[in-house]
Amino acid sequence: PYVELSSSDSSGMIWELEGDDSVSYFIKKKLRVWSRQPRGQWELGTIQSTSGEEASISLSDGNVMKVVRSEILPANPDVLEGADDLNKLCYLNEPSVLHNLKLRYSQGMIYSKAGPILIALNPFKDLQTYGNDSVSAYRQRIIDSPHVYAVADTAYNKVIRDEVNQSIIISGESGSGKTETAKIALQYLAALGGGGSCAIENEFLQINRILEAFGNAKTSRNNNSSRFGKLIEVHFSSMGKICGAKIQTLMLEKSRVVQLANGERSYHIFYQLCTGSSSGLKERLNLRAVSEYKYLVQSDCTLIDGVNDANNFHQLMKALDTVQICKEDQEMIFKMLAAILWLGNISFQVDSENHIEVVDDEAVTSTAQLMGCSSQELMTALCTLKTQFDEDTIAKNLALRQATERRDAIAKFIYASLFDWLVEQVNKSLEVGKPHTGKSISILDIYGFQTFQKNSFEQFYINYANERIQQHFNRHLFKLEQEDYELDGVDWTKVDFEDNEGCLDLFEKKPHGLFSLLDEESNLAKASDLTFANKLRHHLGANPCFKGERGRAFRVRHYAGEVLYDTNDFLEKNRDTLSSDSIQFLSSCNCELLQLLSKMFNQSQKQSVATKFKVQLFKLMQQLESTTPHFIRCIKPNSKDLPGIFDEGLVLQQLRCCEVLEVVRLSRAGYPIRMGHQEFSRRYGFLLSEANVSQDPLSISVAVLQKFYIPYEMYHVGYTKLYLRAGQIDALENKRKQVFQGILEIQKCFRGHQA
Ligand code: AOV
Ligand code: MG
Repeated sequence: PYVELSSSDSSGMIWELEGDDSVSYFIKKKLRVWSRQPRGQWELGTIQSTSGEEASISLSDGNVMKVVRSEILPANPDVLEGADDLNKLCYLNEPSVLHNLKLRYSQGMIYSKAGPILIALNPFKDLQTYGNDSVSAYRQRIIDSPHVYAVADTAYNKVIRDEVNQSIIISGESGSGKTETAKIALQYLAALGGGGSCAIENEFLQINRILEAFGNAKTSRNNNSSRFGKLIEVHFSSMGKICGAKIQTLMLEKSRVVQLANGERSYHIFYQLCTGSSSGLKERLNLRAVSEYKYLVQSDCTLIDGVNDANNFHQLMKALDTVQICKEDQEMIFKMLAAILWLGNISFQVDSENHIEVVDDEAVTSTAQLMGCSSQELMTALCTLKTQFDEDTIAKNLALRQATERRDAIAKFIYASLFDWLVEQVNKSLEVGKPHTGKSISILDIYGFQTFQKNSFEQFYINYANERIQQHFNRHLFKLEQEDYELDGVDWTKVDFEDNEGCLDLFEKKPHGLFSLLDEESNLAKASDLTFANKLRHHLGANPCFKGERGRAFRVRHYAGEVLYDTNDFLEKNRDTLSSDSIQFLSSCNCELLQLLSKMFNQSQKQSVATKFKVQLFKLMQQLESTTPHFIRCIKPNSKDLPGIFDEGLVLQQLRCCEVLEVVRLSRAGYPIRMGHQEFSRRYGFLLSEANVSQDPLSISVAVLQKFYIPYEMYHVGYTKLYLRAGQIDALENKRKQVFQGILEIQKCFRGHQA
């Protein structure tokens, strides 16, 4: 019952033989196989002889070794080496997939398809595969190898043709290339929708420059790590021209402004400002070198290899001009940044009566001057707590720790609201004024999944967001797909996949999910990080996605691996309190921007940080739900950020957690193309002869299929939809084009005659 190996049969079907049967076949025929080596890695070899459960395999290095049957997997025939779609592999096993990706990567081909998804391996070097020539090659279908351009092109065609909004959802761990990929996709859309002028392309470039200066930073995983999430929605006119765009952001990591892990940096803009500003600006802001600011030097890292902060500052100023932020506003932004830096240098001391007071030094005078208040007002705001008692206001001296926290809270608040304000300004410049038709393509790029030795509140909500996106991926690629088949009566063997609902539940369940318990504990005055950890253990101890640890720690089993969290500062960061005193103080300053920013505060402060984050994220996901998604999975091929290194273990772990093999299995067993009978008959019905036209859509669909000899096993006629296997629509589309071209020719002739 064995099938002879062939890459594909005449109809494009792929034979798949896996498991025991195929291994027996391989052994019998002495074919190429993968054999697992003592150290766990897989090596290619040829079976020489067999005895019982063992086979002798000759490896490529000439060695012969004995391997048991369970450690052997079939390898793909030579003709499939470096296939651009994993779908095309006869044998879909981990070593084959890895081998294929590795081979392509070594030849500079970083993109491959895995059925419906695009896999993008980070090259860590500049490639020749981008730019105008490449854009037009993809647009004209001269090239059809997998590429971000091809994904963007499909989305563009669909939004214009089908009138359904599209989204490009980019995921992958930190440093895998999401932000670069998002820029490449945006560049393609701008080139297509910009109508030949480079204005829009340039504007998008400048906007990204601004967002990255203020929202990206060097982390231990990525020198240009996004510390916020973003969804860019590009709007199109009915003619397919870009007529505006909108950026929505997901919470910026603001703790970075005041606290840095070793080897990491704060936001790029601070270093840019300190090194790149003109002497005039430096003087007006009383600006010093990076090394003089405590907020910036605490991590022993102020430079990034190969990055020129000063140059980037000049570029940034040009970018701010492009989005029409006037010089006065620019100066105001820089003033706020300088104020934040000086705030960080303010220190406290304890006086003879054990009261704390602000050390009245240059830091205080500079901050006060930049914020538009007196030194005295600033000092009072930093170390006293005012409470209203009936008619009287009672002022109480804060403890040292409270005063420090207050100082940092003010710095964080100014920065985070400045970021939001900036995004608002950028959005204003993007409203091009022309009414948009409601057609849009959204590109999602958030902070990637992260796991460090010690993980805090920031990793907690970032990893949760990634968990949500993973669920969106699962839902569209596995769940909806298979539900569709079932509902429509398609005969179907289910493909299993790792559902992450359990983990999401752990976060979201009420009243005993991580978020609810965190909010509950944050509301208790006497609570501490330890009582929070105890509470989690008590309520969630039995949850399979949760594991309590000793002391303040707990573990979560995420789709991408287990992460150990330390509850240290969780409650404080979740409360994120800015006292009403502080807000009053900020709004009393003689600074337009501060007054504006403190107004923004009132609208948002009722909820805890975790809840606010959840609401923002839900809004984004809801918006994505109404679009047709295109998924891009970025993969980080090594942890050294170097070109040319393909760490098999690291890649495999990432392929596993996004279930690439399962996606491919599903897509090749399935019918990736589906169209309602109505739609199908409207699009192709005219290719039939007159006699058929009066029939119902379903009969027309069937008649079209028969007329064009689509093989029986290539489609399934459902109750409501027609299901087609990959590639089956191409012939029909070609025919349709031919006929249309024919009609055009005839019309031309006809007009010629009339003239
Ligand atoms: P991320 O967005 O996925 O990380 P980035 O897009 O910032 O990752 O990529 C990290 C670095 O990899 C970039 O700064 C480039 O140096 C390099 N890189 C990525 N893609 C390409 C490409 N197509 N061509 C050349 N170099 C590339 V994070 O925001 O940390 O989750 O959270
Ligand atoms: Mg990024």
